[in-house]
Amino acid sequence: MAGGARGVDVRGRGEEPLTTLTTLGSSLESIRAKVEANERLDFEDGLALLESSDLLALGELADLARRNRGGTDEVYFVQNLYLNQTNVCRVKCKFCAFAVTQKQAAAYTHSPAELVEDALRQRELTGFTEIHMVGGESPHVDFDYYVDIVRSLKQAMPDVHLKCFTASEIHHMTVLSGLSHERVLTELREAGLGSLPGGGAEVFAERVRRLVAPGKEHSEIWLETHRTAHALGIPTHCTMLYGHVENDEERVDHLLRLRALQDETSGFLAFIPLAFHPENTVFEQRGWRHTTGADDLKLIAVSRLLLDNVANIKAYWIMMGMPLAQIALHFGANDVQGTVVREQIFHAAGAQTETEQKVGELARFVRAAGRIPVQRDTLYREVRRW
Ligand code: V47
Repeated sequence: MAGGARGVDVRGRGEEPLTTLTTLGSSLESIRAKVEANERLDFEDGLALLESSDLLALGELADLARRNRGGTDEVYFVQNLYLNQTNVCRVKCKFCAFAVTQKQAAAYTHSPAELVEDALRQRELTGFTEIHMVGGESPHVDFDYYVDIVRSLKQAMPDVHLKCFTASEIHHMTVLSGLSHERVLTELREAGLGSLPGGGAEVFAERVRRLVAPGKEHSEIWLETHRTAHALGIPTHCTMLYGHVENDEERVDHLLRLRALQDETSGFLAFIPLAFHPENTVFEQRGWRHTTGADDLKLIAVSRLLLDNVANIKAYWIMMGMPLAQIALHFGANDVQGTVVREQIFHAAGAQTETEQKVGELARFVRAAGRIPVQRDTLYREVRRW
């Protein structure tokens, strides 16, 4: 960006500016000044960013913010296996195409032994370092079932990080067992749990939750569960499911609530914006469509700009497709999630992406986007530089 002039500068390194593609509006002007000074953005800034249609300016600002906060050209990914212990769920979230009731033919609940056998078989094929496991809130299991799963997987694969169960599932375990969130998390950690994934957050605003996930725990419970995990030294991830009934104010509110918790605990490893996929959900019957690529890039950029205390923003390629994820790396994202063996939640809802991306192929995509591919473990320690 040339000194005082505002706009997207398209000069090459060491060259004079060729042209200015776009001119920033006054609110983006003041936001740019804050980003340059490494100042925190506020609610109004968040709204102005979401209301802007100057996509390239948003991407450039987000990339600037990422670099100003110490970001480099390194882009992370992890080799992981997705497991779902059960698809039986008592909650009828309107956005979900994955959950079934126990009586439906497609219902399954895997035993700990089946999950271990499956994971060991997959391990012969791929050298994953992480198991990412989530599932429905089944009323037909007890808390010991979850502890057994974690213990059995850890015993079978002591060197694999177990990133298991959303805060919603943890809350469900407290209902099943009568134990506190702290006790449930402590017992799971003792059995081998390493971290929590970020699902279940949806959108925190009461209005949205009532409309799309009326049977789900209150957002304060989701946040409190993560607060408790962080206090116990269990790192977690965080998400926002966007592109359904929420408005821009509710998106900003969600991001700022996550930021406030991160100020308190520093326990979030990464944020993942999740684009709503309507296929096979009640919203498909109402004619709802996918988010656009422009929405997805905007959400990546705004997340990076507002979440100034979360180091990693994931462009989840399974959700957005690899070509868009490559562009997202220039809009503030620094992680493409992983090799993802057998994802089911987004594919039940219409995702067309291949579910397994070989490590070398993932590295090639990252390099083709002009970034340096770094394979990481769950805790963002380098495993291999490609
Ligand atoms: O909690 C469900 C969302 C989440 C749909 O922590 C849907 O690293 C879009 O949390 N369209 C599960 N979204 C996935 C998840 C996740 C994914 C990748 C990485 C991490 C991480 C976490 O997916 C659910 C819900 O919020 N979801 N159905 C749907 N039709």
